[in-house]
Amino acid sequence: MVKDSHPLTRLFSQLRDHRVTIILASFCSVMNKFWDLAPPVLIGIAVDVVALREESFLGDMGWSDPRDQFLILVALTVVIWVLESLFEYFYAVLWRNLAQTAQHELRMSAYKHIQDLEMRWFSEQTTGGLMAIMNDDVNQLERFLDQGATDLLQVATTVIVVGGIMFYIAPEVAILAIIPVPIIVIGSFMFQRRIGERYTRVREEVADLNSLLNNNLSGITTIKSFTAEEREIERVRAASETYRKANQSAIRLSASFVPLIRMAILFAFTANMLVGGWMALDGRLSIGAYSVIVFITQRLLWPLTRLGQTFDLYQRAMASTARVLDLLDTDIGIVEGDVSIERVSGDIEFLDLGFSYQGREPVYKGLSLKINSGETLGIVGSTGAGKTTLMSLLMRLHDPQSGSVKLDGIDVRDLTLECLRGSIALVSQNTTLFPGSVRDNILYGKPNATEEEVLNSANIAEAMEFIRTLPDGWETEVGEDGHRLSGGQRQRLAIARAVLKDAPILVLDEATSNVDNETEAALQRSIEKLSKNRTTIIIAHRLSTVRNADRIAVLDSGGITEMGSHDELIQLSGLYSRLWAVQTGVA
Ligand code: M5T
Ligand code: MG
Repeated sequence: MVKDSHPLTRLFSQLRDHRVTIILASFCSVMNKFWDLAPPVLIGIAVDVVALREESFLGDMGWSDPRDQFLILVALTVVIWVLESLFEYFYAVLWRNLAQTAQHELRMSAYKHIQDLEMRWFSEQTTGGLMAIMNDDVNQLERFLDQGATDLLQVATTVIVVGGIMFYIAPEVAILAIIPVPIIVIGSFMFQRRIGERYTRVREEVADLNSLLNNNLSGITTIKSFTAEEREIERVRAASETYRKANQSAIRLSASFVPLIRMAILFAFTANMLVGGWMALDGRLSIGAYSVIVFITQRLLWPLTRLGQTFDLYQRAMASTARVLDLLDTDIGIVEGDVSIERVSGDIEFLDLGFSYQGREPVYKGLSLKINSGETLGIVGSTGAGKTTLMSLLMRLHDPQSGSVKLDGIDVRDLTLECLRGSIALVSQNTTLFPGSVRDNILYGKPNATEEEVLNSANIAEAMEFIRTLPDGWETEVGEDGHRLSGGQRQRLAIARAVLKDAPILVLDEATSNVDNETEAALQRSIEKLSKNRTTIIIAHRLSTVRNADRIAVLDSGGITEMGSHDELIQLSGLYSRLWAVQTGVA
């Protein structure tokens, strides 16, 4: 679907599987309105019976006794009310269910699509903004389908049916009553266009506010530690105030709408009363017909005053639709290949890499590095040198601008993401634990693991001891992002999770930075055992962590500057040996 076609068209094409429901629901909405407009006609006929008796309209149809005529009217009334109620029930059920289904489907496809988008895209978004799309915008659409669509259809039905009846009874009067309608409709549209801009601002402000709240709640420790509560209250106040102002400016405009419409309808109503009344006095219009006209003009008023709200709903729904569908249309930058390796042996090669984050200096200037299958490689380098980024390129969280990354000799761009990412177990520098128990979090690495496997990986990660001391042991809730655990405990759960994944490549990015020396030494021994038959990459600032690696690579100024075993690098008297001296206090 092209982005610049009308959101309504795009919405329909999104809902194409529900075509039949939409048609049925529309039919029921129209029929409900149609029968809803019948009572004024019944009133007219009743007046006609009382005034003209045998000569009445029904009398002309063959029922000469006025008492019979009323019986017929009662029968008609019952039928009409039953029909109206039935159609009301059906349109409500159909539209509302459609609204729920559409909401669910859109939210799911938005979420699925977001999950597939690459990291580069995420770095340009705010969580608050994305939440606003998946909640507010999707809900807005639900509200429109729930009520707005029926309203629009019923306004159109009202104008057509009322207009038709009037033209049938008294064309002169009908013209007067209908003249304001197009003016009102066009006016409403223009009005809503202007208010649409204000609503866009409202929405942007609420996204900003959400972002801020979200960030503050997750960063509450930082706020407290800097005793920044007052400052943060001010920031939230400012954002909330801007939001309120944006809303107020929208309210000012939208509140004037209904009174204006009412004035326009006043014209139609008084004209009808007057011109119709004169015609009735002159005997050119029957009393029955005059009653119909007066009552039915009333029927025009109500839906037209609602037109403002309806356009409002429509406008917001279209803005939301555009945002949701734009999101769905965002191209996924990382396109996966279709090669899948049967058994990954774990040979990794970075070849002449060039990569920079958007708008930033290049991280690498032609970096090349080969890691052999089964080898344990340590990577060290100053902070910001690009160690973590190298792992992101390996996992294709980003793609390099030049050069290539190969796994078992195959360019990672040719592999399926399942194969590539499935063969790497990563303990990242910023581990996320999910709300749930300790056990759930470890199981995240392999949901169908046996109890024995879980215990084994917790053992390797040196996590058994502290899990045992937790109040509910394995069932202890870790809280959002594991905030009820210590930094080192979180890290060990993350290691256990990665160990459980049992992938041919293990990447530990500052994975033991938060544990004490003794625990780290224990961890090292178990990781050493674990790394026997897999490629292991250990990134660390603490050099003792990588000391026993087969080879250590020093990453500096966009390339690998030193490479070798610990002893060889010490011999080299380069950056590594200087760092070692600093860290061991020899210098
Ligand atoms: C390498 C920059 C960062 C640094 C360089 C994640 C990220 C990083 N950078 C961006 O411009 N945008 C981003 O989204 O890239 O960063 P790194 O690879 O994370 O460095 P490191 O892992 O070697 O550092 P550290 O501190 O973890 O030891 O210039 O600003
Ligand atoms: Mg890093």
